[in-house]
Amino acid sequence: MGILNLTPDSFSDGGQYLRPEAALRQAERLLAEGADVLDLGAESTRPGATPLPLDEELQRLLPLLRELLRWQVPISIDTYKPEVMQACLELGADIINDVWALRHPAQGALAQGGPSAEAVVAQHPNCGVCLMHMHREPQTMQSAPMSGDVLPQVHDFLAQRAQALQALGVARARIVLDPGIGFGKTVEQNFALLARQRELLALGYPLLLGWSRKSSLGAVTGGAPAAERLHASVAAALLALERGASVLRVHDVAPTVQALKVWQAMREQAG
Ligand code: HH2
Repeated sequence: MGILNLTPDSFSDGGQYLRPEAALRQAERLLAEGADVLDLGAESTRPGATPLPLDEELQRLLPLLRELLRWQVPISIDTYKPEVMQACLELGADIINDVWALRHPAQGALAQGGPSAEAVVAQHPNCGVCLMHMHREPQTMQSAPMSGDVLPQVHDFLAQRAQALQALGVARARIVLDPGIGFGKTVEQNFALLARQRELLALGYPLLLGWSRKSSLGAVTGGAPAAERLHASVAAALLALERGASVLRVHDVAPTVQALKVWQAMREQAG
């Protein structure tokens, strides 16, 4: 899954793809390098990010989405707002990727009696959905990260969210789960999630992992800034794959694909 951030303030590539021509060029590049899915996000989720008004989010997303849909490639939309989900799914987006796991207390739609994020996803029987674990919210998640053993907490949260969605009629096969690397967890907790990732596979859903350029990788590599975390990101992606990840959400597709090919070549000989 190649990341396309249509934002001025994303933690590692903010401002690079805000202009439509730049975004299209990057989409082309991600696909040429081997991405199977593009994940479009218009609001940064970095710690302390300012929430984006609904109309601005739509203005950033919809023109590009219209264009990309003509390319007939799977498109995921990284959003927590039901109105944005609805608009993008109606245009033909394939996947909703929600760092809030469809539980954000939406302002606009709900206040006006509109559908919840869960209802929007349930009403579109063909879309995939990624449910991610986040502790607290982007404004506060790193000021008071989780405490204790995170594995059972993340496991139980994801199980409960997946069950809630299925209770609304969403087929199990449409759901992917993500432990949410960096979302309200300490460096040690993020690496515990990697070390024990297989425990989450027991839930029986495919796992999506987003380690790309995350600050925990900087923390264990002598403080490398986000732009210099490529090798660390590829290493983490490979470790996540080895531990059963099905989808890797990455900024740098070509180096990741190259690493995956080495893993594949080894697997083919494993018997
Ligand atoms: N991480 C980010 C955003 N969305 N979605 C999922 N499912 N998993 C993740 O780990 C994840 C995500 C943060 O990365 P990025 O999009 O590069 O930055 P920003 O949120 O600052 O735009």
